[in-house]
Amino acid sequence: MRLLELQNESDSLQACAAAGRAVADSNLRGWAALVPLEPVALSEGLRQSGLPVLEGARGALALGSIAQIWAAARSLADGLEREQARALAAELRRRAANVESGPARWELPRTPLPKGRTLIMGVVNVTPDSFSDGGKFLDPARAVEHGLLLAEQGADILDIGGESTNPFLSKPIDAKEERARVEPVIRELAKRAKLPISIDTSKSEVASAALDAGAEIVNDVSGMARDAQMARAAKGAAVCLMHMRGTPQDMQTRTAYRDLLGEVHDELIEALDRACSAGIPDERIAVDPGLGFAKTGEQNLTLLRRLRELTQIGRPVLVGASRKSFIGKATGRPAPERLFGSVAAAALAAVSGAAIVRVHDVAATKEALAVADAVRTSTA
Ligand code: PMM
Repeated sequence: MRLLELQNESDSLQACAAAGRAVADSNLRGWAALVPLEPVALSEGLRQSGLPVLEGARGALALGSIAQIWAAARSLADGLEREQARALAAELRRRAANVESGPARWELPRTPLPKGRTLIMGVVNVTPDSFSDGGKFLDPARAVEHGLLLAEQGADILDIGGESTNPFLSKPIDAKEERARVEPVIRELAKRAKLPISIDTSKSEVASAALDAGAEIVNDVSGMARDAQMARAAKGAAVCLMHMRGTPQDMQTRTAYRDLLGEVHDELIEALDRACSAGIPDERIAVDPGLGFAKTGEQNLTLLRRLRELTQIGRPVLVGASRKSFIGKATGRPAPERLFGSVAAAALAAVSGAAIVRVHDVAATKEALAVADAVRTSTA
């Protein structure tokens, strides 16, 4: 079961394909609940609640606004006779409520995050080969200085990474080298920046060492799929689970999706289950669609456009669009000149339901988010 936002013809056609409709309709707009055909009481109940319901070979699409879908699901969750149908209606109600209520909160183990606005995760790459700032902050003293600058500019979290994920340039490094890069930086920033520190790694050994050095978030671009020990290593921390396929070296050959939003959604739920079953509390988990990771430029744009759908998961959504190549493609700019495009993407993410944006340029993003958040929460 899943909620889909149908904004244009292509969304409408894809929703019909996901439901297995023999004849695709290009004119569906608004929201749709894609529900299983069995038990039939659910789709029948949604229809009786007044929602148009289109059946296909794989599922039924119940059309309406989020508020309408929520109201219908609420009455069915209380009223349906069969236990299984009631449970599905309750799940649909929960998903619709998650979308309607806006960004979920992220609970960190020690530091309370500010409420009521989109948060900024500032990037500190202690690498020689990251695509936009590789080599600038490889010296620990310069990395610390940069982290302190981002904190002063208004970052809410600092994300420290020691291994580049650049699909074209990066070389994998071992845990020893990665630790040597990040540990001194984390130790110093944890003392001086007065902000929660995140470690950007997919290796449990690096995550453990970073947590010991003072980090409280593990940002794993593999969604805890690469290192079987990761969930255990991150148990006392908050985590960001990012969607990707393959490794940074082969991910750009793995961009074939039948149903982009559906598959990213389902694979994020799998990552969430991995983390939860290892004992990481739900409220400490954020999810991330992984822009640029096993995605084409067009897929990145569509994920950003339909980002709100991912808020149905009920976890804060983190988005990293900053300086990525799809922004270069839209603006014609090389990585160091993608500031304006990156700031636009951060503002769009904020109005589409992102709870946190991961950016290189904190000062400019902060101002843009002040406007985006004011627009998002306006009531006149
Ligand atoms: N992107 C990069 C690295 N880490 N982590 C999360 N959660 N989301 C991202 O989009 C993300 C990430 C690559 O960008 P960089 O080389 O500029 O750090």
